[in-house]
Amino acid sequence: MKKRYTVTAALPYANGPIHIGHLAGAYIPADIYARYLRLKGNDVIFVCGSDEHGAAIPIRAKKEGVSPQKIIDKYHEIIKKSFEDFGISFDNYSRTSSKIHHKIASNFFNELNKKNIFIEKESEQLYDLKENQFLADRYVEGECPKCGFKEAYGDQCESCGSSLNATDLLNPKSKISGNKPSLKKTKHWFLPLNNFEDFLNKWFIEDKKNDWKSNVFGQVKSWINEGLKPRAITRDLDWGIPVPIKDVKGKVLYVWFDAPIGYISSTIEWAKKKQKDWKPYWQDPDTELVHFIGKDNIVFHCIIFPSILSASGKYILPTNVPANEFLNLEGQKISTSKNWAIWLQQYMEDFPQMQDTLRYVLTTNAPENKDNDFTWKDFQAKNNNELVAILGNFVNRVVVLTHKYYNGKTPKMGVLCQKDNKIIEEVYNCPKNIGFSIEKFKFREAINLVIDLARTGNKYLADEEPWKLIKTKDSKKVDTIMNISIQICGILSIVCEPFLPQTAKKLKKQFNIKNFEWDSINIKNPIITEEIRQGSLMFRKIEDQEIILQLEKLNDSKK
Ligand code: B3M
Ligand code: ZN
Repeated sequence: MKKRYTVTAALPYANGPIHIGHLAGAYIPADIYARYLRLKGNDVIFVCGSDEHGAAIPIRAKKEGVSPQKIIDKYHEIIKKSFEDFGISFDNYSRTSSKIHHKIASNFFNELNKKNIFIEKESEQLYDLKENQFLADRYVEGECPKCGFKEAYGDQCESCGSSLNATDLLNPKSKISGNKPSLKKTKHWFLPLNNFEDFLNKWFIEDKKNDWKSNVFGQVKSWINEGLKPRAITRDLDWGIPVPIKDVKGKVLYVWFDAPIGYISSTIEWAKKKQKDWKPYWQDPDTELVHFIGKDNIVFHCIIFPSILSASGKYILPTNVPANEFLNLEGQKISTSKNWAIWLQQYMEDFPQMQDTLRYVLTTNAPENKDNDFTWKDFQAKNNNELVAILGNFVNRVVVLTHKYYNGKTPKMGVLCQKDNKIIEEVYNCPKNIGFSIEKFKFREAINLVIDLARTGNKYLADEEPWKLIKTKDSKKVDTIMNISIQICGILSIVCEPFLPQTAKKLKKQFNIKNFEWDSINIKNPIITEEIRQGSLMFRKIEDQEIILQLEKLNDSKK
């Protein structure tokens, strides 16, 4: 049954370029999911945009000695380009500094404020006496009271994922002056999450969420069970969306209040461009809303944003939030400040045209249920032993043999023996099974099924040995073997699209495949009937020297 889906991927902070951890955590899984849903013929909107508010931006601006506006303009473009390079198929990539987003987020605040959802209260907040400034969120670092991690931010610990208040940190230090902060009274608007406990208990715990990923479900359940406290949703900062109340000066909306609303503004921006109605994507209860994020964003997407949405009363709530754990690099945590990362722009320079290889490795190795490690050796092995030796090799053999025996024309299938029937059955069930895995957010399992299909093809050719039969009188048999092999290539070109879009495009061109929907792959419907083009190899081998170079580069640039 066709459905409507709103798929979102976390809005990256426009305070730096993005690396493989970002891709693996949110963007590749989201893109696989969105592409698959589209191939199934669903009505899908896949939105994202740059997160351009919060303390992270002015902090970066200060470091680079430029204005915050310069920072967001620069990184918005860089990030957007990286997403394009890697084939992340957003329907809209917006930015939270846009006029439309400021308007939508301010309206949200006003609407909830009018409904008396918030509480206004004075509290003591951390203050840098030397800089005359409140230390919101990332302006302060200290020890996480939950796990002891030394560099936790004022709003969140990136190590254990806990959401914090700046005043919870042990031994806090100002990020600007390095001084120990003092306390100063200031007024803020709070979202009393304690008032949402009943709602969350019902929506999250009672309803159905045990079909969610266990890492997500367990974390959210334990937060709800621990009891929730009011969270400030405004800040004393001069960068962000001004609190939309007359006479309130120097205060902005908390970045985590406005950023998720960015998904809605991105949808509205898209709808305006396409002259469509955005409302069904956010307000029709039949729409499935799915947020793809990294584990450090779980609390915001599973507790705070749903509470805000439910308070407004008009919006649907997420059907699922398949958050990933973290990807490490060569056994160590990826770190921007230590420059321990593989930056996407750099990758593109070093491995031009090899986006799909990275997509492949990050998917087979995705941190779906636990943290996982990326190593350059594994990257090389997966490229050489799987993409080149299995997928590339199978397609190449089929193309070469078809040209050799039939001048590139697809032969007709002859009489089928039991063995042929068995393989046809197996092969044609494959898209269904891949689909099941994708629908369960098991992308590693799904991509392994794709490679298994190519493996099956290779084995079939090796077992049947058409190159021996062609020399005998049994040429009809060869027609059948080659036709089946060609159909396998056709199925591969469709089922690999969510994972390897560039490869799918090449395959479709080579095998003359028009747009084929996922569900129309069935045994009675041969995918390829036309002439097959000769083409260049789909994947290239990666040499040891290239990997040695990458490892040197990584270690040399570490700070
Ligand atoms: N910008 C945090 C992050 O990059 C944040 C995500 C916002 S999603 C609404 O980790
Ligand atoms: Zn912690």
